[in-house]
Amino acid sequence: MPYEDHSSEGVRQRARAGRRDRGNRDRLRLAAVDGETLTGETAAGEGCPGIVKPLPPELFIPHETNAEMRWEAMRDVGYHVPNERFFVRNHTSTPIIDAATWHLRLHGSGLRNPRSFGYEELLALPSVTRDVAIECAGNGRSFFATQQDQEITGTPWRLGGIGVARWRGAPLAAVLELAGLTPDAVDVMPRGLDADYVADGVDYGRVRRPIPVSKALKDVILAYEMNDAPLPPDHGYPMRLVVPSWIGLASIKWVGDIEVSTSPLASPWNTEFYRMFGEAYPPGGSAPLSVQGIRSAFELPWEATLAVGRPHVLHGRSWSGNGRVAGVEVSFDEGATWHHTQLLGPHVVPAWTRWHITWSPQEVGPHTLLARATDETGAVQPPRTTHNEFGYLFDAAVRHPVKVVKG
Ligand SMILES: Nc1nc2c(c(=O)[nH]1)N[C@H]1C(S)=C(S)[C@@H](COP(=O)(O)O)O[C@H]1N2
Ligand SMILES: [Mo]
Repeated sequence: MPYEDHSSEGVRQRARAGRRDRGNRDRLRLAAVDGETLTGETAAGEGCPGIVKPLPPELFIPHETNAEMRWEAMRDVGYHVPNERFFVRNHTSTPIIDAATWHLRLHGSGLRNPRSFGYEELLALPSVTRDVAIECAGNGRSFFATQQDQEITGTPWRLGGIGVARWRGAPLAAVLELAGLTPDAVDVMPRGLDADYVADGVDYGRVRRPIPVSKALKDVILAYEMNDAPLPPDHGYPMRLVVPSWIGLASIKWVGDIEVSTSPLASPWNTEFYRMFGEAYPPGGSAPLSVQGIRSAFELPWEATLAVGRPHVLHGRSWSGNGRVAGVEVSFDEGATWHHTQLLGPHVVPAWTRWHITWSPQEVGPHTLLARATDETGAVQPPRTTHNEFGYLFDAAVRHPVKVVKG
């Protein structure tokens, strides 16, 4: 039965019960992610069902159907994350689609000329190419538990639920125009061709989520290339949306149809999931999440080992959905003092900024590294962030443990 046939209250109750059930399971998983147990053994033993590309344990941390990028693997890699290293977030599993028979169907009350496009037709349209980050709204989720001692449910990402790629495709605006977008259209809902998402006995249907027409016309890309190659199967082949600066969920993979409507559209992904629920939020949750927050990561292994008394150049990256990263500071003493890092390389708003700083640790033993970015709106990563049940948008400075040893 499609979601739309359920009463919204019933769905909310089931979603709450689901959140509770999932809670126990996810807390167990968090315990495993927290410590030294995160090794190649886990990767080889569990794998990630439904993901097509190889997931070598030195590049990825497996989380059920999802694969997290290891940040240390980005050391000495350029601005873009190579396709073989890009994180994968699958609600179900990667479908294998034949571009020759694939069509994108545009339909709904907001179009004068509903129609379908073939793969080659879309490739023949004028294209745009842009560096854009795709980041899961739950990136950093595990730190609600490990840093703030709070309960959350969902995939226990550290910070590797993000990647920046160079995407090429047709502007969604041009495709909507060809289908006769009406002036009173308000929402656009792309839908994936992967299987129905079923969780705790509830079938939520295919992954889909509305975006406002204003955003669709502004900068959304119907992408068919990732880093100068056709989209890999795991990243949406033959076609996906790329929605700059918005939570990764908006960038629907394996898109098969797009509904365009003159009245607001809904799906479980903007009513039950991807809203903030919890003490700090209204009973029905916050408004649906859209823009990504501000975050920083070191290109270092978790529990990296560094020799004492020697200078180490520490590298990292910072990003913010709200604007350019204006500066990044690092602390080696639990936040008592902060040091400016040197920003380097290309830097565009919906992607990330690279930085580095030199540190000569003077004492053997465990240390914590902290990095905090400030963006051009003045937003700065706080020491602690507000809790929400699903653990979305963790934006506090992450405590990165390192071991300083005799050289
Ligand atoms: N059809 C479909 N699109 C999807 C998803 C999915 O499971 N199915 N996952 C979404 C989520 S939650 C994220 S974070 C991004 C991840 O993109 P990636 O797997 O290419 O890194 O894809 C989004 N698009
Ligand atoms: Mo996501």
